[in-house]
Amino acid sequence: EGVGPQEYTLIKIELAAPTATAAKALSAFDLPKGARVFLVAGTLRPETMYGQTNCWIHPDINYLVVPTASTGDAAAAVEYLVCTRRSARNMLYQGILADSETLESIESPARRRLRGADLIGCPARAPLTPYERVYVLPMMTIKETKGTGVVTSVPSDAPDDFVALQDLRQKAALRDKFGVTMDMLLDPLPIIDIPELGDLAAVTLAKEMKIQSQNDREKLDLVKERVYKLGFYDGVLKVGEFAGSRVQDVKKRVQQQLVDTRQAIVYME
Ligand code: A2H
Repeated sequence: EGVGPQEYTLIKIELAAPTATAAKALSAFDLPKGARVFLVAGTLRPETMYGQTNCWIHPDINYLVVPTASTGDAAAAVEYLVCTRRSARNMLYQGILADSETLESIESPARRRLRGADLIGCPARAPLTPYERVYVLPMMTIKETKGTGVVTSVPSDAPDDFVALQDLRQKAALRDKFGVTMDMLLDPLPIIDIPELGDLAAVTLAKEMKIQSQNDREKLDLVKERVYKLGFYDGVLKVGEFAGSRVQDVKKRVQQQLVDTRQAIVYME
């Protein structure tokens, strides 16, 4: 963090059928008919997208809904991205947004926003994961000052994701507060084998270290560092078209493929 520019892959997670609350909130935006709405999740690990189980948002962040740049393909409906204001400003400078957007339109205090809480429980479609539907769920440790404020969840390889999922699984009061039900909490998927840790590295280490909640920052940072390093240097993909390849050899290729198929966007900050 804070050492020069960081490249993120923004994964496009399409809202499938909005809940009644989400539909009502979205209707205020007057989007054109047939508009597709994507939560865009910033990740450093595109090669783990085979293991996505849900999409995290922060319930108290007010997100923007911004149109993307025309692709020149007339048949393609305009696509809208849900992200923080800060990341929308960066996207504007990186040519990711439609020409109709300006610094003024993004900064305007009058600009309508979408509360994260209103999206919780929506089913969505994420690329590469075998789950046909993943759900939008609350994560309290999302920072508004990093990435897009949307995080995709890969609990097999991201300790933060696994622990946040466990919080929801174990705490009925937390689920009830946000209208989350057990069927929205999908199981971690074994996607990368790490010789030292097995194929559910984050799960194994989070359990070994007895991490109790998503606010157990110190332990989480230790485990995160370890899984990240081992995954990158020793990890081998178990699934998908690059099964059998080392993570470090195919990370860029998975990213490129997602970008080429318009399922992801490269973003810097
Ligand atoms: B990573 P760095 Cl499998 N708030 O993606 C909190 N966390 C955020 C965030 C935000 N606003 N924006 C992105 N992130 C998460 C996958 C992943 C990630 C795996 C393993 C490790 C990992 C699936 N979640 O990150 O501070 C996103 O989670 C550990 C480094 O910029 C993103 O990549 O280094 C990562 O943190 C970016 O964190």
